[in-house]
Amino acid sequence: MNFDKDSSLDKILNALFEPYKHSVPEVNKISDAMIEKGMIAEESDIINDHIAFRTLGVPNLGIASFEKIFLHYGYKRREPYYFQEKKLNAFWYEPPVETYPRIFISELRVEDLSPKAQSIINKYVEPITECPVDGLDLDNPEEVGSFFYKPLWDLPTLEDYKTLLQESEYAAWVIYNRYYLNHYTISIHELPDGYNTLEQFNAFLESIGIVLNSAGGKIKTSEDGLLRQSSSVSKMQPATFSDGETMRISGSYVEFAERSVLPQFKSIPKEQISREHRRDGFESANADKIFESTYLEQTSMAEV
Ligand code: OOG
Ligand code: NI
Repeated sequence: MNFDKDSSLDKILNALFEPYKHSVPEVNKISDAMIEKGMIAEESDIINDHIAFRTLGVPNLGIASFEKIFLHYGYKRREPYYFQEKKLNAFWYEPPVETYPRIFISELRVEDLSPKAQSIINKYVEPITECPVDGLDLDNPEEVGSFFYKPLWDLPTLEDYKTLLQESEYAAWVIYNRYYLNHYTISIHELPDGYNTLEQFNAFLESIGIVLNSAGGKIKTSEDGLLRQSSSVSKMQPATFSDGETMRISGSYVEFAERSVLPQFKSIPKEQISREHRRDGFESANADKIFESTYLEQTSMAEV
């Protein structure tokens, strides 16, 4: 190998995290309060369960394009998910080493949208005639790191944004925010007693003024009961459109995940428990509700 995959992956993850931290005020607010409560000594003690991205399912973009970045770094594609109502596909990706976060990548099934919404999206992505990831030197972490925040298509007009918003809030989010990091996820089961259940951690979050996504209940629980998730709702932030118009739109958010020990490992002493002993992967029904962290019905809850 002619480069150090691990340190390059660290650089890429840092490049993703820095702008996200600056635009999502909840990130520092939560880590500062966790330090104050003695849950962690510093932000880097937080175990990141997974990160998530959104894409447009059109030729040269979508999951098939975006995943190449992380496959290059040794991530493995795992189970698919399908969200009929929201018109989305997704996969999760297992990291090369368990100290790295899992990745969740979804894409909009653009062909399932109305002709009008499709023609708006196609207008923006039409100039993209090659997979933009193919043009990257994937071994160069600086180049990859800046790719996520680089415009791949023109900013939308406010009118196009609003038309998309009416039909698919996901479509509107991606057409404006592109490959911005959608969320990172704090591993709750890794925290000290008193904070390591989602009930306790959610109570802490609400005590510091974090508004939680309530779609389907604040705690989303997998069918086997072993993966429980909650998330903040994204803040509405001022956005300037290509025609100079401005409007407040939803940005990114923070997620919280509690993964329980699998039944066959229940007898292992607590200090010997590691990631392989806990519930892995994702859960469609949980994810379906977590997507709504950027949807107006939820984001309007933080607007009081
Ligand atoms: C992803 C929502 C799903 C999870 O952990 O199930 C998800 C998104 O909002 O793009 O993050
Ligand atoms: Ni997530």
